[in-house]
Amino acid sequence: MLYPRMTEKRQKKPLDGVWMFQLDPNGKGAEEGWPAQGIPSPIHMPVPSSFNDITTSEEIRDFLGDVWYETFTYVPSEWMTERIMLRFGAVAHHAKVWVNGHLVVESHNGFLPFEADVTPFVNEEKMNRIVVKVNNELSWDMLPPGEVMEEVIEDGEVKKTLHQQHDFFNYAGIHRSVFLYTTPQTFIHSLKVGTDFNGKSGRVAVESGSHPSAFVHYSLKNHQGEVIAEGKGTKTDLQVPEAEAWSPEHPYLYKLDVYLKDEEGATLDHYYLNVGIRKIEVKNQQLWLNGSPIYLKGFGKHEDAVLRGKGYDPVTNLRDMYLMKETGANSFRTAHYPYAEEVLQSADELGFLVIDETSAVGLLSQGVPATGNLEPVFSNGKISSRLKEYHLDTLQRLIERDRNHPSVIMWSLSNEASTMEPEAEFYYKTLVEVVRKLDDRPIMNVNLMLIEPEKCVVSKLVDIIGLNVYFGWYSTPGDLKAGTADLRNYLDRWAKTHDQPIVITEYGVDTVPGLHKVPSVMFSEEFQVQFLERYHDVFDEFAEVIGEQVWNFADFMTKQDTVRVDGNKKGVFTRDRQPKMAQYTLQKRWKSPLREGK
Ligand code: GCB
Repeated sequence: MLYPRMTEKRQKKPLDGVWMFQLDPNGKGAEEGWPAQGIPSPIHMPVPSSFNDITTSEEIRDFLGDVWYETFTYVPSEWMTERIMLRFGAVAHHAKVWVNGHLVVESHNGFLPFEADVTPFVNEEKMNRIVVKVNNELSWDMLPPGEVMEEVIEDGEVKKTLHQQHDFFNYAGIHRSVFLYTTPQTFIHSLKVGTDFNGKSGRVAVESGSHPSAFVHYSLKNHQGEVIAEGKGTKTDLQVPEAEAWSPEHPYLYKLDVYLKDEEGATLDHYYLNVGIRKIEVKNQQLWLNGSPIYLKGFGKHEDAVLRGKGYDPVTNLRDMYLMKETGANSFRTAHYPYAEEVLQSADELGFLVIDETSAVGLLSQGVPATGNLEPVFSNGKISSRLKEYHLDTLQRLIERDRNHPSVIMWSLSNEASTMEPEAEFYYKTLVEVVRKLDDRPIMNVNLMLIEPEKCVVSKLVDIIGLNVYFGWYSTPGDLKAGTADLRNYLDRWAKTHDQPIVITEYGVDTVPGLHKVPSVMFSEEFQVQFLERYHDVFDEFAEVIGEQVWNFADFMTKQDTVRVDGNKKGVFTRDRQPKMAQYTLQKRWKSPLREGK
C-alpha cells in the first residue's frame, strides 16, 4: 500500500487534530446508532495518540473494550471526479470505520495501515461524519497475543483483566495519521524497487502495478534535479553508471518519478519515491553493505512517549533520531512491531539501518521476567492455525509496505518465541518461504536467553541470529563476573552450533536516572555503565557477533508489575529523552573505530 502523497495528480488532507471520543463499556454503540448519529456524550481526544494517558481518569487509562472516535470534514468539490481514499496509518488493535453511516472498512492489525475507497459515500456539500470504533482487547488469534479474562464482581459488573505476554503497556487508539487523499481513476496501485551497487555503478529495478491499458514511465533524478536514468513498462531496470551509494554516513536519496500515461501520452497519474541505491548481503558470516562488512551499533526501540503513548509524533521521532546519531548508532530494531511509516522515512533520510520486526512478540508461555521453565505453546495447540495465518498476513503486509525503504535491511520474524519445540520448525519454515518469495533481504529471528542453541529448531532457517541476553541481571542478579562468564559460555555455544552471524538484539539493565552507587549496585547508573562495558569486552571476543543493540533506547511504559517501577527503566535515555551516564559509554565506543571489521 503506497504512502499517501501530494503529487502532480494527487491531493491529500490530513485529518489529524482533536476528535470526539467516548468509552463504550457495554459495547452498545453500534446498536444505539452511533455510526450514523454520532457519539452521544463525547470528550475531546487528540489524533494521533493513545487515549490512555491524556485524561486524569484511571477508568480511561486502564479501559478494555470498545471506544469510539468521531470527526467531521468537508471534501473539496474539485475532488469529486477523483477516487477518494480514507487511510489510517494504524489503529490499535481492532477498528471499524463508518463514513456518513456506511461501514467502509475493518481492521484487525494494530500496527499496519488500512484504507477504504470512500468515493461513493462522501458528500460534496455537506460535512462528512467519520466514526471509528476501536477495540483494544488481545487474543491468541492475533499479534501480539494475549487474553482478556472476565469476572463478575459484587454489583454484577463485569471486570476485565488483560493477560499479556509482552513487556510494554497495551496502549490503544488512533496511533498514526489519518488522511483523506485522492488518486485519479486510473492509478498506480503499487511499486516495488530493488537496488544493486557494485562499487561504482548502481541498478534500480522497478516494478509497478496499475491498469493494464496504461503505460508507465520512470525517471530517476539526482539532488540537482537532473534526470540520470529513464525507463518504461511494468518492469524495468534503470542503470546508474556513476551511483552515489546510500549508507548511514551518506544517506543519499535519488527521486524516482513514476508517471502513468494514456495512449496519447497524457499523464493520468503521478507518484514518487525516494530511492537509496545500496546492496545488503550476508556472506562469510558477516553482514555487508555496499561491498564492505558492517557492524550494527544501536538500539532496540519502542514507539512510546510521555502522554501520547504510542501515538506517532514528529517531535519525539526526530529527537530520537538526533540522539541516536549523537551516540554513534547506525541502526535500530523496530521492537516489537512495525513502526510508523514516517519513522522509516526519517531513517532513509538521516541514515539508519533498520531491523524491521513483525508484531509477533511473546509466542511463549510466559511474560516478564523471562526466566524459569518454558511450557509448550506450539505443540499443545495454543498457537493455532489462525494465529499462523495472522502472522503470515502481517509479514506479507509489512514487506509490501516497507520494501522500498533503503533503511530496511532485514526482516525480523518474531521476538522471543518458544523455538525449542519441534512443532515450531514447520511454523517458521512457512514464514521463511513466504518472505523468500517476496523479497531478498536477510531474515532474522530473535531469541530469548532461555533458548538453548543446541535445541533451537528455527535458527537454522534464518540468515542472522538475534540474541537477547541479560546474564548478570535476570540470572545471577548483580553479579557481573558470573554474568559475563555465562554470556561468554552462551555465545560460545551459539557460535559452535550455528554458522550464521549473530546480532545481540538486546542487552541492558534497569537504571534509575540519578541513582549513583560506589561500588555499583543494580539500578544505579554505575551498574548500567559497567554492565555495558563488560558485555562489550565479551562481544569483541567473538567474530560471529556482527552487531550490538542495547535494550532500550529510552525508558518506556509497561503494565503495573512488581518488577517494574513506573515502567521499564532500561533506557539509555529517560522517557523524556535526556541521557543517562551510559550514553557517554556508548558514544565513546561507537564513535571510535572498533577492532577490524567492527
Ligand atoms: C526481553 C524482551 C523485551 C523486554 C526485555 C526486558 O527479552 O524482548 O520486550 O522489555 O526483555 O527488559 O525484560
